[in-house]
Amino acid sequence: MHNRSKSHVAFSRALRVIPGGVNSPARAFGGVGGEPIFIARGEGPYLYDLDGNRYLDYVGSWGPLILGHGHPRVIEAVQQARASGASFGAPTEAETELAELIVELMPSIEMVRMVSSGTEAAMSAIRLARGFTGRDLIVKFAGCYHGHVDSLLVAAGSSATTLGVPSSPGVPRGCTADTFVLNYNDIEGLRLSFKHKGDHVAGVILEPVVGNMGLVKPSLEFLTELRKLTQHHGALLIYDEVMTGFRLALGGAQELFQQKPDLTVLGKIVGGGLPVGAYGGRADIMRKIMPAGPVFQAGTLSGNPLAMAAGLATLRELKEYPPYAYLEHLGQRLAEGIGSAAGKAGVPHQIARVGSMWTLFFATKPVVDYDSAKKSDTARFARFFWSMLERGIYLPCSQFEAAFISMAHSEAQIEQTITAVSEAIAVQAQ
Ligand code: HOZ
Repeated sequence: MHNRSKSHVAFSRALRVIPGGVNSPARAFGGVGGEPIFIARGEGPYLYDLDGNRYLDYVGSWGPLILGHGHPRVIEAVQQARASGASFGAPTEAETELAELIVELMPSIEMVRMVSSGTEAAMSAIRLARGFTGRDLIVKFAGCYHGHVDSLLVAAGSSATTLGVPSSPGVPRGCTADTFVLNYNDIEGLRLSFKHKGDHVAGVILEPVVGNMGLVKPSLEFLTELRKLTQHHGALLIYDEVMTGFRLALGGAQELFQQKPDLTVLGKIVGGGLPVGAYGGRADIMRKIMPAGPVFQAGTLSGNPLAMAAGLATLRELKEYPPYAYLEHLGQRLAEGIGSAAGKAGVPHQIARVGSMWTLFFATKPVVDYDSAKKSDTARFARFFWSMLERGIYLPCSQFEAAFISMAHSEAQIEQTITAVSEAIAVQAQ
């Protein structure tokens, strides 16, 4: 059993001054019980806690660290930028350089605006969709999570599911009155809703591959129908690629599934581990944003030089040395190994994976939407999580989050993970 006494002391101290002892509920271990571990440092594929325990990390800061912890190119870029100053609240060339790179890598994006988080990007994209179309109604899908934007905090995944809070006190009914929730992958439901309400829809927002109810894959037919219906009814299609952007392919899920949304919401990798979000898309829509147009959106730290440097270094590395074939290879082997371990142990499971994102659901039927995800055995997941942690593997602390493989993971570490899963699952089966 690992000694985590220093983490315990740090958590007790944090509880006195930080609500729940954490700055985001997703990291509180609420879905698995027990106390979070406090991190001292990260290095390559590893995390080290305050007590000196080492863990092979499959969270990667919830997605941004595709290059692993402390990648030398990213560190050097941030140090260089720091030498010139941390923030100016005035334009810098790095902002344009990052914007140019995003526009180059994601063909649906013609112009892009930087913000400081995925939440902020989603919130701004929704406002822009409404401002552009002159309509109010937004469609979202149950179990998709787009940050803690008031109007999108309905049937939300991620920690809003983990903690059993599908929406939240403090969100006035009026804020969600114009949010219409549909089921993911439900083509008939989509058609029916668009038949009745399509001409009132400002935008449809979705995770094109969902990470926030665990990993859920879209059907190509679902994505294609969504594009067709939104186009037909003059509604904007908004892809939330905060997790999938630059991860599933350089051009994100939209490249992988050959789709072209009107707007894309970005976060995580685009900031290389520093707080950055971005939203971009068709130039005619983006030109509605102030000061080019009338839709207001602003931020003192938007385009912050340190964050731009980290984002640029990360995207340049990904462009020059695309890791996607390697990540696919590791992902495939991991999923195969886990599937066979769980199969041998006779544990009901579904292994879901796209590229380097994956989830082991303890569910009897395939997980295709929020309802099927919620049928997972979360008590079994909690036991599995702790067994894995004891074996030095750090997984997302919830059944309803995706795990991430990074470039820093090796084949040997994937095999080590499969062995750990076999042992942890064997305990589960007893
Ligand atoms: N957005 C992350 C994935 N669901 C969770 C991270 C957080 O809320 O702290």
